Formats: sequence, structure tokens, C-alpha cells
Amino acid sequence: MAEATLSELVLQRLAEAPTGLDSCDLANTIGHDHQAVVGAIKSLQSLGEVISAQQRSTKRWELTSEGQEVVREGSHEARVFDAIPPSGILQKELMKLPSGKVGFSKAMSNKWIVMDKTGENGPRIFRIVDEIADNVKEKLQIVAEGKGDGLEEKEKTDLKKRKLLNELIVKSYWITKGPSFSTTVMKQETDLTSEMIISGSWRGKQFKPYNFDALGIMPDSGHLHPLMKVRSQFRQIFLEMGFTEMPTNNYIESSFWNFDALFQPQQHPARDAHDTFFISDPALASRFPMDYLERVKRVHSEGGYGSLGYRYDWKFEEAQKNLLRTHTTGVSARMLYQLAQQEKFTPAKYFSIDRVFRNETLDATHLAEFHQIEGLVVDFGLTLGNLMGVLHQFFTKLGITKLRFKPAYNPYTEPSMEVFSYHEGLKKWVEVGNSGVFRPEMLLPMGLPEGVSVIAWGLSLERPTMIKYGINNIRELVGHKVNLQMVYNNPICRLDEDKGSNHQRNPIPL
Ligand code: FB9
Repeated sequence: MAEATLSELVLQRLAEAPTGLDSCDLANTIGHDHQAVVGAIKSLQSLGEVISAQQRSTKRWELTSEGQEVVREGSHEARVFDAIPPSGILQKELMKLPSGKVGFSKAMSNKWIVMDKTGENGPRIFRIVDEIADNVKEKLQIVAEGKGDGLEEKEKTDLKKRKLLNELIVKSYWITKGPSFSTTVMKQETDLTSEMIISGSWRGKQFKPYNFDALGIMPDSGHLHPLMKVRSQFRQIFLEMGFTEMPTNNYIESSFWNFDALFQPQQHPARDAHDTFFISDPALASRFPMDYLERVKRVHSEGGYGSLGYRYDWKFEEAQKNLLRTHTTGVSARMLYQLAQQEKFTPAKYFSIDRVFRNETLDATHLAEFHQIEGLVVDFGLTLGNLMGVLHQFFTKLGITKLRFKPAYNPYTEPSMEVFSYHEGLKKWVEVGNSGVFRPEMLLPMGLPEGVSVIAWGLSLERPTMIKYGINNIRELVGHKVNLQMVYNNPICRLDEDKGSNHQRNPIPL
């Protein structure tokens, strides 16, 4: 039915109800969906003071499906009573009835039936009254007719306990006549047309008032995942600092580039299948810069460049093993090797932000993969002081100015430092990354000139993203259980703000 007709029907019923009407009762009376009636009420409200409507909550009782079945077929106890012939019935036969179990105990407690245990084939059940009154069915019938208020509260509670009744809180509107009440509704025009102006017909029409608070239609659009929003912010920071992004489009890497090139020995625990995902097909890589590979082999097995090396039997087959890269530092190694092939060395600043994979124990903040953020600077004479400086510059752009450095160990950097920042909320220092100076045993076999050093650092993308968007469980951020609405709803990510004096950015509340 068109809303205008429904609106007029509402007005006509209201005209006959001097004290007012409940929208739910009205919907039942006129046989319309309650939501449609509410829509008509809202439409009438927009006309001015034709009606007034107050939202209210009322308790309603409705039959459960089992309750409806009892109204149709009688209570379980009544059906059990009806199933007992004058000669009685074996209890085990009676229990086979759909209502047997529930009906039997109720009929016994109502003293409608009795059990005779003396029989040879087991207990027999007999009627002890000639007829019964099925009060349960009668009470449910009353509720079904909308007269539930006529029952005692205890009666309704008992029926609710038997799961024959449900108590609902129904939100409805109490409507009364407004100061401008009328039983007819003039259609409101929504557009003032040139034809109306020319003919003057606008004079006899009513126009729907503009709703200046109405929101515009949300344009359909795609939505970036929070990780990708934060990644673009970190990318912006690196680009502002003059760093060039490394090509990270190879999740699969050889053990050579992921470990050996970084001077990580072949017996290092991180190279164990418990920590690394190895690839079964193709299991082995075959193309390497063999002259460089020989230098790597030598520095591992015999030492060189002033290093004693690890002095073990380095195996080519181990270096060939393909894996899911455990860090993006393998990409850094490829870039540094490529830089070393230049005729004339030139300094460089590289960064990468991409997925890495570790065969680790999963928990609320760790999955078997994460996005590693890595930055590195290559030049002559870089020191730990330069590393601290570039870390201060990088984290300041994230709004983090209080940093502390703690000596640490990495197989491919010496010295190494864990980076900590003071968390104002937690009132404690939290780890925000790791860093170090790549070892000469890594750089010199590549062919980088003596005196060139590389300072580098890394952190994860997930940690700052979870902090930024207030997500506590990594599975709410990534994985098959992610609520896509979270992706649609989360706001844009700004790790910066209007350029302050020192270009400090909007701090991520650590
Ligand atoms: O990201 C980490 N923490 C972090 C980072 C940022 C942040 O908020 C933003 C600043 C505003 C809050 C917290 N961490 C490193 C520290 C911990 O979360 C740690 O428990 C988890 N770590 C990951 C690896 O764990 C298996 C984070 C990940 C990590 C650790 C080390 C590196 C990269 C990522 C590295 C490196 C490196 C070192 C030397 C040379 C080159 C790369």
C-alpha cells in the first residue's frame, strides 16, 4: 500500500481514538507490518504538528513454536492422557509418543494418571479421572488472542519456564492528535517546478521542508586495509628522508640470499625448519653469481677480510634451499650486491616494507607472517652514532622522541641495538624495533669498497597498525576472520600533521 494511503489510515484510526494509539496495536488491528506503520508515523511527523509520537518500550508475550503447537494439538500432558485406553498402556509404549516424556511427568503431577508396577511386562499406566481440563492450552490460547495481560504473572512465568512463552520488549510509538491534526494528508511536493511558477499552482501546494541535516549518499568506493594505510604513511616518511624503495616482489628466496649472504651460518637455529618455511617445489635454487658465492663460501668456512669466519664445511646444497623469506634483509643483500657492481661506488639509502614468514608459535599478537619495515644507509664511515641519529629522525616523524638503545645480537650486524620508546600510557619502555651495522663479512664479499659501512634497522608494520587502530588481537587485523566492516569503517591513517617546527608528526599513542 502506498505510504500516503497508510498515513491516512493511521489518521482515520487516530481520529477514532480520543486518548491515542499504540503503533504496535494499530499495526495488528489494520493488518500491516509495524515497520510500515512506523514509516507512516515518521512521514506524518515531517508534516508539522499533525500528530505527536512518543517512542516507548512495552513488554509483550508471544508463543514459542512449541507453544503454538500446544494451542493446535493440546498440551503434552493432555496428549498423553488421551493416548491411554481404558485397559491402560505399558509405560515403555507411552514413552514412544513425541509428547511421552514431558507429558507423562506433568500428567502424573496433575494426578490424571497412575502407574501400576505389578504387571509382568513392566509398569502399566492407567487413567484415574474420566476427563481433564487442558488449562495450559487455554492459557496459551488467551495469549495468542493478544489478551495475555489477563493472565497472572506467575502463570506466564511458569509457561515461560516450559519454553511455551517468550517475553519481548517491543519498541513502539504512542501517537496522539497534534495541534494541526487532520484526517487528510496533503501530498507534499518535493520540487518547485517552472510549470508551478508559471501557472501559479504552487500557491495551493504544500512543500516538504528541506532536511539540511541529511547526509549525502555515501559514494561506493573501495577501502584500503589499515595495514596498507599505515604502510603508505611509512613509505611517505622514508621518501621524505630520501630513501629509495627496494623491489620486494619475491616472497620465495634462496637460503643463499636470505641467510648465507648475510653471513648467517648454515647451522644457525633460525635456518631450522622449526623457524623457517622451506619450499618443496622448486626445492632448490640454481642461479647465483658464482664468483660472489665462492667468496661467501670462503668467508663462512675459512674466514677472510680480517675475520676468522665460522670455519665449518659450508655446503652449496644448503644455500640452494628455497624458502619463504624470513626477513626483507635478503632483499637488502641483493640491493647491496647490485650497488657493489657499480664501476664507482655511490652512497645510497634504501627501504622496504613487505611480508615475511616465520614458522613461529602463534599467539594474540604473532602470526606466521608479518610485514617487515627495513631501512638502510650505505656510505663511507657510517657509525653507530649515525644509526642513532637516523633512528631519532625516523621515529620523530612518528611522533616518538624518547628513544633508548640496548645492546643486542643479530647474526649479520655488529654492533646491534634494540630500540625502545617510552610508552606514556603504559608508563614503561616498549621495544619499537631492532638495528645494527652490517658486518664486514657480509659487505666485503659483495665487493663493496673498504671503509663503506651500512647502518640498518627494522620494525614490524602490524605493531604500529594495531596501536594506531586500537586492535588487540592480530586476528582482528589480518586473516580469514577479519570483519570487513572494520576495513570499511576505519578512518584514514595520518602519522603526520601540519608541519610543526621540527616536522614532528602526530604521535601514535604507544
Ligand atoms: O616492530 C616492533 N615494535 C613496534 C614497532 C612500532 C611501534 O609503533 C610505532 C612506532 C610508532 C610499536 C612497536 N618490534 C619489532 C618489536 C616487537 O614488537 C617484537 O616483539 C616483534 N618484532 C618482530 C619480529 O619478531 C619476530 C618486531 C618485528 C621485527 C623485529 C626486528 C626487525 C624487524 C621486525 C629487524 C631488523 C633489522 C635489524 C638490523 C638490520 C636490519 C633489520
